[in-house]
Amino acid sequence: MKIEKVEGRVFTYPAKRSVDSAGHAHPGPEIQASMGMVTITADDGTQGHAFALPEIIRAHVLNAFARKVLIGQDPFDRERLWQELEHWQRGSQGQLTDRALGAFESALWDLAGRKLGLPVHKLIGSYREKVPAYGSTMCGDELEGGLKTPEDYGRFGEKLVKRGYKAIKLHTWMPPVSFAPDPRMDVKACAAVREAVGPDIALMLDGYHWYSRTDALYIGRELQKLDFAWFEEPMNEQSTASYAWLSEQLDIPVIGPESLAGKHFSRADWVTAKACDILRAGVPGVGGIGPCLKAAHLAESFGMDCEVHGNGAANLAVTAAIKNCRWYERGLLHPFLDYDVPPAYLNSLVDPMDEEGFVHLPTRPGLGEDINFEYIEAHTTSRY
Ligand code: LLH
Ligand code: MG
Repeated sequence: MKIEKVEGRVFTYPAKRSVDSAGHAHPGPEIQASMGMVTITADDGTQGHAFALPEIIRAHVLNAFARKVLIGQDPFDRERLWQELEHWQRGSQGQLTDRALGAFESALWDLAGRKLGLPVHKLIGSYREKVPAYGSTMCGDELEGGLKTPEDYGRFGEKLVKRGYKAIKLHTWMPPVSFAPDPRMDVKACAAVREAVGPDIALMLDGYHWYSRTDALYIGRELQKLDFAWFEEPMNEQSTASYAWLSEQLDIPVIGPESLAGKHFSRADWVTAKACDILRAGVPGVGGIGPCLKAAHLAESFGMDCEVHGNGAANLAVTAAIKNCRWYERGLLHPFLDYDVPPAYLNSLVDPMDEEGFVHLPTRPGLGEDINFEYIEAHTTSRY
């Protein structure tokens, strides 16, 4: 079997999300958002697909790297193809990103699953068929009835528990919100949610990502009193020493790194530097399902959990194929948005959650997305 074609396309779909000046997602007026899809086709007609932002899989990236490495190769040689793409990164002057690597590699997994008639988590070797989810809120805002006050977070926490969530992660206020960042406000929001949902719901905080060490230490000590399950990304993750300093002083598990570059290699450095108690890696961020599994297996070898960052089919497949991840990150959630309605380019959700807070793994072959190819075809704005 040989890869014959690597194609990209951009299409539009309606979305009620806007992004603020720091890149955080919030509810907004309905817009036509753009999404990219990479499709890898083998010589027997089998295809694999993966979604990524259009800029990540733009024409230059496909022409200069993906096609050169992938065309004519056996699509089942995922590890060799990933390593060859990864070698291209150094000389690509930053053009071939980890996220692009993740999209191409995910499409190869999708192709393999479709060819063999197996969901990707079964192909990897499944650990479970359903994963408990935590509701991951959007960052705080200044919208009336949104996530403007600690009381808003408390009310939203109650609503999420009614929906079935057994765990909730708060993203609190960050600039450009006028009063952010404010460690005391973050603690008030956490206290309001604990008060609203009671002692049996697991809670986590993912606050402003650029606090000082002393602000992070203050917040961490308050979270300990509120019996939070973990403390995520309160400081710039490029400072491993700061995270080692924080982890040393807190009892609450510090989790990371999420946004740090360096794939599974930087995760190994964090473990040996004692910079975290729980490791973190997400498929797009670390360059694919393979490197995400490597990070998780590394953590397991050190007796640590590795919590998978982010939602979506590929992240869900990894959570189902490892033992040392407690939760699937479902979101981002907001009182104004209904996460249970799939985007127009999918016929159904890839991560449906039951009343008990479990997300059930798709049984479809490949990554398991129920792709609405007709919709995508009708809304394609460019192909390359
Ligand atoms: O800062 C944000 O907008 C969020 O932290 C976002 O990046 C989210 O993906 C996250 O951190 N999840 O854990
Ligand atoms: Mg996070």
